[in-house]
Amino acid sequence: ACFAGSAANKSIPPDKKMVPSERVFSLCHGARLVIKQGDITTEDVDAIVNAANERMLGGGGVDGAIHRAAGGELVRACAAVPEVASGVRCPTGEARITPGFKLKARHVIHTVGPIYENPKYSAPLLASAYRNSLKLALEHGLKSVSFPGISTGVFGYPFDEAAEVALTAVDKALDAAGEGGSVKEVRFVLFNEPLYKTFVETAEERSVET
Ligand code: AR6
Repeated sequence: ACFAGSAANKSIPPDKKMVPSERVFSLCHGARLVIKQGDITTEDVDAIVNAANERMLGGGGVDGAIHRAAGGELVRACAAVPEVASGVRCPTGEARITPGFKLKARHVIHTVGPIYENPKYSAPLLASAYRNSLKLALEHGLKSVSFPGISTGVFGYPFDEAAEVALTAVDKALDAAGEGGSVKEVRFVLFNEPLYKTFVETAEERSVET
């Protein structure tokens, strides 16, 4: 894995109390990692990732916000995704893609993170949700993908463990995709400030200053 990159904007804000709301790091093969505080539903990217549930018919949190912003066509597209078991369109750790409809984002990649139990059981499932989302993005030739903090809301994943798993999984997936991989920008768009800060600190620990 080659997360080793440079923190692209190390500048200290003029007012030290001000927390920069966006940070940029380098990933391998020339890809960029952007960590920002904000609302994922307004992202202008090839795909936003939805932290969905196995039924894939909407819910609360980021799932509800994405469905509201995309309009009713999104739930109809989700309903058309075949069930793999009764009531299950997307098993935990897997991902499915639909158009973005009224969103600025061209696609929505729906994935399902685990309900947190413990690191040993939950981390592989969370890593799989990130890996399979990026796999779909790569298969569709997408360049930019925005993720929320999957499982960090009602699914109860501790922020520090979630950030570690998320950044490691993205790093590995882009490394494996190689130079020819389509994905050139991965964005984490995090709604709440403690989660944003945790992702920035985790990325800083991994990045090599140049
Ligand atoms: N933009 C970015 N992040 C957001 C937004 C937004 N507009 N709104 C909330 N978040 P959650 P989960 C953050 O609970 O834990 C749903 O009902 C939020 O602060 O949405 O994976 C599904 O249908 C948190 O950090 O998803 C499932 O049943 C993160 O998004 C279940 O919740 C994820 O919180 C999935 O639980």
